[in-house]
Amino acid sequence: MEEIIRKIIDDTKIIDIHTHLFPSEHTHLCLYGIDSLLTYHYLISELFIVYDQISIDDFYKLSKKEQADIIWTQLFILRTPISEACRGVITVCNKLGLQKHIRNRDLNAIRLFFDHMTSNPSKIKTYITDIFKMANVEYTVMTNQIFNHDEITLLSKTSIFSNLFKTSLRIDKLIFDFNGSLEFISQYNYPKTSVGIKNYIKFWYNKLNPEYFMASLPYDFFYNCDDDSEFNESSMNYNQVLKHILIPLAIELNLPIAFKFGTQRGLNPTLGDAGDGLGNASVESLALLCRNNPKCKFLATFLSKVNQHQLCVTARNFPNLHIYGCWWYLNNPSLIEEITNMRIEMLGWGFTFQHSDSRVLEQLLYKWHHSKEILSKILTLKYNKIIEAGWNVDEDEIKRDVSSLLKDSYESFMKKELNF
Ligand code: FIX
Ligand code: ZN
Repeated sequence: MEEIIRKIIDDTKIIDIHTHLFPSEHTHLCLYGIDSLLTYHYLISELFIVYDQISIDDFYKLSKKEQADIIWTQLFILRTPISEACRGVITVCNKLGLQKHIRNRDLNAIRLFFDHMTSNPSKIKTYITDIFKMANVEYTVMTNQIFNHDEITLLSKTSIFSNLFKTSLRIDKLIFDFNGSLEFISQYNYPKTSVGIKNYIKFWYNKLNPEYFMASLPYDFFYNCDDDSEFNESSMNYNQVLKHILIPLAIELNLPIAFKFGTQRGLNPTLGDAGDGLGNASVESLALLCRNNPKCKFLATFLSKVNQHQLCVTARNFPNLHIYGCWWYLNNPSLIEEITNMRIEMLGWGFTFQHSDSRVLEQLLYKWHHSKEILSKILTLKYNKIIEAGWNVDEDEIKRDVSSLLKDSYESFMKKELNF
């Protein structure tokens, strides 16, 4: 049974519904190669648990290659790379046929391999396609920050994205810094009003054909649906922005809102991206959002393990809610296993198993490989149990079920009509 299931999982196409990957047209935002893999922010924070030779500030002043050298020495040579993020680098090298260099601990030979694969723009494009094929990812959803000058300059220049990269409208700034968002759009000649904001967002909606709006919310985010307080357009709080701008726009454009709950940004600000934490968030807020806005679709994931049971119960209650993945600090085998077991037991096939959150192209290889190992173990047990209970299953039924978790459940939710 395990072998059959593993093969079906490996052969099933995946949709990766949240990543920070970009096509090569996005130049410096399109990350690949061993130095980007080694300097992933997960590994930078792991480095500073054990390393005290230089300060964090001085580390960030080094070139990427110098940073990668330190991480390689500290986390791969002086210690066995046992953590999930370290093991990921090894899985990537293994999948790309670099076992010999790994055995020899030869970082320079590994570098030469990646340099060779990506030595000119046409090779980069082929390499990207090949990595997607190896990971069996049909497409990823990018995170497109429409309130970021650098990103929108690149977005403006790109007219067609390859089929591998779908778009999303990232709007954290709109929610948490409405005044700053007005300033931002005024630089593109939109008036500093809520109508101006709506028109600005509609411009990007029409240009990018996005999958959804998205934002990460801090653990202390509370949705207050009774907030009828007077507001001034230059100082709207996040509840007012949701009520008067985002949710009406999402309903008008029929665009789901994907929220990721539970960050604690800048827990250690000196670590930059590597210094974020998490907190228990308010699942009640998500339930209220779903209940008060039945015509608006929500995709949701929570960062804290503690929130997961309540999240499952909430997902059973609202047809306009779809939950997905084990995000960031939950993307570790022991936690994925526990959470996915619980979700299958409480939601059947009605959720999306994972998203990779990859920032570096080749992370698609390890994040999906590691998650699929766990899924295969879980499903083997679950199918054996249902067979024991008296139900028979054939391979086509297993293929259908696996495809729900990796792709179809998301696509059905996106197409679903909310008529009742
Ligand atoms: O907000 C997000 O999209 C997060 O995924 C990131 O901010 C975070 O840094 C990350 O990469 C987690 O995997
Ligand atoms: Zn992310």
